Amino acid sequence: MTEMLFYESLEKILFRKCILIPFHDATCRFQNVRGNHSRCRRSGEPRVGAKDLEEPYSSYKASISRTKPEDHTLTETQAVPLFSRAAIGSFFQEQPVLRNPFTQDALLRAYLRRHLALQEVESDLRTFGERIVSEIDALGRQCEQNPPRLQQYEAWGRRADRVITCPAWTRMKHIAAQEGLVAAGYERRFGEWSRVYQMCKLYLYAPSAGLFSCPLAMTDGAAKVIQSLGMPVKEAFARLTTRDEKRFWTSGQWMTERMGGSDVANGTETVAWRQEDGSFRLHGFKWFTSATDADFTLTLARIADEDGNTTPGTRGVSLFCAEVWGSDGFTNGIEIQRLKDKLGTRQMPTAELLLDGTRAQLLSEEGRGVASIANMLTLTRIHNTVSAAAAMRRITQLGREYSTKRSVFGKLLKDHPLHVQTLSRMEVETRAAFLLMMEVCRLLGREETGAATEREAHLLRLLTPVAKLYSGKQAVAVVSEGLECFGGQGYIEDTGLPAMLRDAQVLSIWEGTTNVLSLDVLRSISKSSGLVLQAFFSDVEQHHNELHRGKPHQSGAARINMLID
Ligand code: MFK
Repeated sequence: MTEMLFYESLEKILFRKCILIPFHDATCRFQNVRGNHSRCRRSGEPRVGAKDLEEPYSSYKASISRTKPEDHTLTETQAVPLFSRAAIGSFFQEQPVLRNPFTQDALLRAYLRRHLALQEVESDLRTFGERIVSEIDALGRQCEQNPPRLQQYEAWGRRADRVITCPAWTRMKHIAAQEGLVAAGYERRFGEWSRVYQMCKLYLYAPSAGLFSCPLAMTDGAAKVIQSLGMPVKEAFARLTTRDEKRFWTSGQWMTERMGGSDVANGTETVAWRQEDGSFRLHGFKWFTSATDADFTLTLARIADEDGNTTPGTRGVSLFCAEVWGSDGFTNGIEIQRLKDKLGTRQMPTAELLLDGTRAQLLSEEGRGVASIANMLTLTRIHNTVSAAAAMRRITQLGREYSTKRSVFGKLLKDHPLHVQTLSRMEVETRAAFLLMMEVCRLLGREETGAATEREAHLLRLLTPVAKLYSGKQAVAVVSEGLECFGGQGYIEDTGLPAMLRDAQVLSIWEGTTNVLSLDVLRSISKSSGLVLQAFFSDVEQHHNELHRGKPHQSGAARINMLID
C-alpha cells in the first residue's frame, strides 16, 4: 500500500514536471478561467497551485485507463499521455528511400540494352546496385560524419605526418578493389566497351562513395599515364589496377602549388635534384593535394642542373612519381603542414605538403611534364563528368521518390503539375549529362582499344573539357533545385542532402575551372587546326541525316533515339 502511494506521488510529481510546467503559460490561462489564484511574477498570470493539479491529473489517469497502451492518438478532449510522443504531434513524414540505383535508372538500362546487352554486365550492375543500398551508402555517410584528421607529431615529439581516416574510408578502398572500379578499365573484358562498363559502375557508386570516387579518379589517371609512357613502373601499375584489396594502391595527383592551380607551368616551383642512382629528391611545397592518404603519387617538378638552375615555363616542368611511405613506416620526406578546411568533400583529406627530399622517379621525358600529365587530366575530367551526372541522377531519383509520399495542399507532390514540371526539368538535365558522359566514355574505350577513327579521336579531345565544364555547372544547379524538392528538410544536415550540394560545388572547380576548360576547348581547336570542330559538325550532320533518311544506320539511329528519348 505504502509502495503504491509512493509511486502515485512520484507519478504526480513527474506529471507536473514533464507535462504541466512546460505548458505553464497555457495552464495559467486555463486556471485563470477558474479564478482565485495568486499571480505569476514573470507572466502576471495566476499561479497554478498543487490543488489545481488534481483535476488535470485525475482526468489524465482516467484517460490512460481508457486508452489501450499502443493507442497514442489523441482527441481534443483527451489529456496528454505521460511519456508519449503526443507532445510533439503524431505525424512523421516518411523519408525518401534509396533504392537500387541500377534498377531505378531506366535510361542507364535502356542505354546498355542498346549498346552492351550482356547478361554478365546487367547482373553485375544489379548486384552492385544492391551492395550500394545495403552497404556502401551507409559507409559513405560514416565518412561524412567522421572526417579525416591530421596527426602531425607522435607523443614523444617525432614527426608522424599521418592522416587518420575512419574505418569506413578504409572499407571503401577494399570495396573499390573488389569491385574493380579502376581495374575494369584495364582488364578490357568487354573490349572497346570496357570503359563504358567501368564508368557505369562508378556512376552508380559516386553519390554513395563518401568521396572515395576522388582517389579512384586519380588512381585511374595515374595508371593511364604510366600505360601511355610505356610502363616505366610496372609494379605500381599492377597495384593501381589490381582487384586484390591487400595489394591495391591509390594515387594522388600533386600539381597545384601556391602560385598556381590553373597556371601549372608558371606556378611550379618544386625542384628535383638528381641523385647518383638516377633517382631524384624533390624539394617544394604542394598547396592542394587531394586524397593525401594515397599510397603513391604523380607530381611535377623542375629538374635542377649541376649549378642548381632550372628552366622556366612549361618546358622546364617534368613528371615524377613517388611512393608516399618509406619502408620504415614514415613518410618519404613529406611533411603535412595542415589539412584544408573545405566547403565540401570533407570526407576526403586535402592537405598542404612540404616535400623535403622526397625520393622520386622521373616518368616523363625531361620538360614534358604538363603534356605527359595531360592523360591524367583527361581521365580525372571524365571521372568528374561521371560524378556530376551521378549526383544529378541521385537527387532526381530521391526527389521523385519523395514526391510519391509527401502530401501537401491535400494531395501528393507528384500530383502537383508545378512540382512535376520541376522534376521533369531536373530529369532532362540529368539525361543530357548522362548521354554526354556516355558518349565520352564510349569514345575513350574506342580510342584505348585502337578502334577509334581519326574523327572519333578528335571528338574525344573536344568533348572531354566540354562535358566536364557543362556537367560540373549543371550538377550544382540540379542538386540545388533538388534540395528544394524536400523543402526545409533539404537544408537539414542529418538528412544527408546538404552534403550533396556541398560536394557538387567542387565539380566545377577542381580539375580545371569552367574558364580554364573553355581555354582548353580553344587549345584543342588551335592544336588540331580546327579538325576537332570539323569532327564535331560532321558527327552532328551524320546523325541528323540518318534521322531524316528514314532508314537510319543501326547504331547511329540508336544513339539519336537515345538523344531524343
Ligand atoms: C570525383 C571526381 C574527380 C576528380 C578528382 C580530382 C581531385 C584532384 C584535385 C586536384 O588536383 S585539382 C588541380 C587540377 N589541376 C588542373 O586541372 C590544371 C588546370 N590547368 C590546366 O588544365 C591548364 O590548361 C594547363 C596546366 C594544362 C596549362 O598548362 P600549359 O603548360 O600552359 O599548357 P600548354 O603550353 O598549352 O600545353 C603544354 C602541353 O600539354 C601541350 O602539348 P605539346 O607540348 O605536345 O604541344 C598541350 O597540347 C598539352 N595539353 C595541355 N592540356 C591538354 C594537353 N593535352 C591533352 N589534353 C589536354 N587537356
